[in-house]
Amino acid sequence: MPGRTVGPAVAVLCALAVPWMAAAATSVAEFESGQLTGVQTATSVAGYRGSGYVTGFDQDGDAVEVRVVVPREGVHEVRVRYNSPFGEKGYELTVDGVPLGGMLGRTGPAEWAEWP
Ligand SMILES: [Ca+2]
Repeated sequence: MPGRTVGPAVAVLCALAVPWMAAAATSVAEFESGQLTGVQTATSVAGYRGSGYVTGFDQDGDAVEVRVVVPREGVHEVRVRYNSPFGEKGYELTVDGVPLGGMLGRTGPAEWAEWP
C-alpha cells in the first residue's frame, strides 16, 4: 500500500494500524518513523507506541507520510491512534493519491483514542 499523508491541524498522532479484512494480522506503521514536514517527534505524553509520536500540526502543509506494507492488494481497513486534548482537530488523509478528510474527536490529556 501506499504512502499515506496526514495533513494540517491534527494535534498529536501516534500510530497507523492497517488490519486487512480476510486475515487476523495487522500491519502497523509508526508516524515518528515517517517523513515529517513541519512537525516534530515527541515523547512527553505517556502511552504512545513505538519510539514516540508526531506533534506540531499547526500550519498548512504540516504533514507526515508513512509507507504501509500489506501482503496483497485489496480492501484494507485503516486506523489511526491519536491524542488531541485541546479539542476536535480537522485532518486530511491521502491514500494512494485519494484524499479524505474529517474531524478527530477530543481526547483526555493522557488518553489515546483510535480513529475511526
Ligand atoms: Ca508511535
